[in-house]
Amino acid sequence: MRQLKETARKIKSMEIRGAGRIARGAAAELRDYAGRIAPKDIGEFNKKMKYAAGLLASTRPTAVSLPNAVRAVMRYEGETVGEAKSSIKKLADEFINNSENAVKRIGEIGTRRVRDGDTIMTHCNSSAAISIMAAAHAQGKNISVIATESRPRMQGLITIKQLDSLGITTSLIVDSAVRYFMKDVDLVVMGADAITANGSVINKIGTSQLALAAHESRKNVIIAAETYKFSPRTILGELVEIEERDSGEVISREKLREFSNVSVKNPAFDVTPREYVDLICTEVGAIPPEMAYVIIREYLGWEIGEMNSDGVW
Ligand code: RUB
Repeated sequence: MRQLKETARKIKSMEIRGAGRIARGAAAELRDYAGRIAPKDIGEFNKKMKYAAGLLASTRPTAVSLPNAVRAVMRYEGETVGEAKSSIKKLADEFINNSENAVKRIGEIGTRRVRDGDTIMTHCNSSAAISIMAAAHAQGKNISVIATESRPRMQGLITIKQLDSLGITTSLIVDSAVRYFMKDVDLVVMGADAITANGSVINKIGTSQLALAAHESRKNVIIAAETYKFSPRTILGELVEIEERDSGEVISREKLREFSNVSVKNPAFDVTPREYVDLICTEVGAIPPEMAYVIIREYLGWEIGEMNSDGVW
């Protein structure tokens, strides 16, 4: 239980972050938790697993990859504890393996849209987006990247570190310089935390203004996203919840106390309408955002379900 709570804390505090990593981290924890517990019978095992699933799924509300990963593992079967444990292990390993392969495949598909000499702008830190840049660089295309800081958590610093280690020339800019530099950009490549049935993209706060600036300058916007980032529940009319994070990420509590009439708003994500997205690059192909529904139907059909207040599907 301690390890389970520790993983939940790490996801919540963003020690484990990024939609893909969160998903793989939750799947791995469910597998390991199942392996650690010693319940008296299958009934108790199922109860404990449901609790663990609910706890992990509730850590961050926006990245749809998280409930999709939890559901993928919680489809386990078994009449006995032993059978259930091995079914969970198989499903979790399968999810993690598929997820890692998907990121790689997105790179291979996405690189076809990158030309030699392109300057790519990116936002936040997305493994799927970086996979495209890494693949283009590995093919010998001479690309350079403009990366935003991505305040308040500065995930841009992770991006420049990763790109630098690959040998890709990168400029770091403040978020508000996005439109200023758009004239130098050939292509925008970003990741996603969730994609709705109508093709809207939910990603790190600031994504939509970057996409808007790109649209204004007629620059293509590619969203790199594995199929498990698509949100089945949006078909049922549900909206994706935007995570509001602690004000302390923006200004210290001490500083904030100096003011009487000031509050802080700190949404972690925003919604980019599909009009500003040219292509969504998934592991099963590059699709126009209008086709998001097809991905949900073909690849995630079994995922539609409701979670009750106990965190049980
Ligand atoms: C991360 C973020 C990333 C997506 C995609 O936000 O917005 O662009 O999660 O990342 P946070 P990936 O840092 O708040 O988790 O492609 O790695 O799944």
